[in-house]
Amino acid sequence: MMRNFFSIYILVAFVTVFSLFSCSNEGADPAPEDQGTMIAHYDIPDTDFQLEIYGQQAYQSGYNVMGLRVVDANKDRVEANITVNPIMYMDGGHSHGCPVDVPAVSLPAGQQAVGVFFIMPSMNGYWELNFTVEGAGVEATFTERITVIDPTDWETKYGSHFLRTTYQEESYFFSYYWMNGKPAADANTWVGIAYKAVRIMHGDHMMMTFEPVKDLEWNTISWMASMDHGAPENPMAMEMEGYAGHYEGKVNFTMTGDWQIANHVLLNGESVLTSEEVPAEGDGIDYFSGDVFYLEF
Ligand SMILES: [Cu+2]
Repeated sequence: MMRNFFSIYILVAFVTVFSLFSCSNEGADPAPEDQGTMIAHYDIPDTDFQLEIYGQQAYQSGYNVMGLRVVDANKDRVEANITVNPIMYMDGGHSHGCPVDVPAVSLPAGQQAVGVFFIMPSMNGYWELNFTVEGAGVEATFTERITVIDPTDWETKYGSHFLRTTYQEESYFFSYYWMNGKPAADANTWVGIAYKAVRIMHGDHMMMTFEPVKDLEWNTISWMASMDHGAPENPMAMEMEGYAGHYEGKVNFTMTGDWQIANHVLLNGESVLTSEEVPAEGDGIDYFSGDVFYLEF
């Protein structure tokens, strides 16, 4: 009896998911020039299809908001479900993955949103992306070797940066992205992301997995170091419902130039980031102990 109920439940769930996908296929996708920046495209083995990856400028260390879609030989989108599994092979022989989730963004219709949080750039080893593509009669698995750059090397320095810290002998990773893709001299919404590495035994070897960090108090102050002033109103970033480890923050940039977002992140009332002191005025805080995301726009 239980088993029957279970099968019916699975069937209903499957039908619901399937019809959701079917519905999303209606209506034309935006023109190619309105799809955003394509950072990579790969031939899907044994098909005429290609997988397109949209993103900021390149694969970069820190959190990457990506839009994925599959197109046929005519560049028309085909309905497919895509998964990404990143692995880094370190020179020493050890390998590790990184957090993958779904970001809270609205991408052009037809793109599947994926958030990939590369915890280091391509140095002392290399990254691979393992893809599976299912749909339109295709079931493909393939692997691509990629280069993950350090975004501080860019000329345009508003890329996603990341902070790494050790707290109570565990590794924590912080990054962020701009809700509008880039910052402006205006009120901006950004999303901070926090994960920690969790080591588990898998057979006789240690494996690293990642868990979103919940219940943080994520305070920020925006600071223009070159002119020694801050910007008004620095509300605490708030945990986003339905997006574990994602925190929505606001920042008011009063001018363009070089800015820092100083982070003071507390877990159970204790600071998780402690390396740097950032002067701050207003908000009743004289000195702010935390780490900073640097940006320039
Ligand atoms: Cu690595």
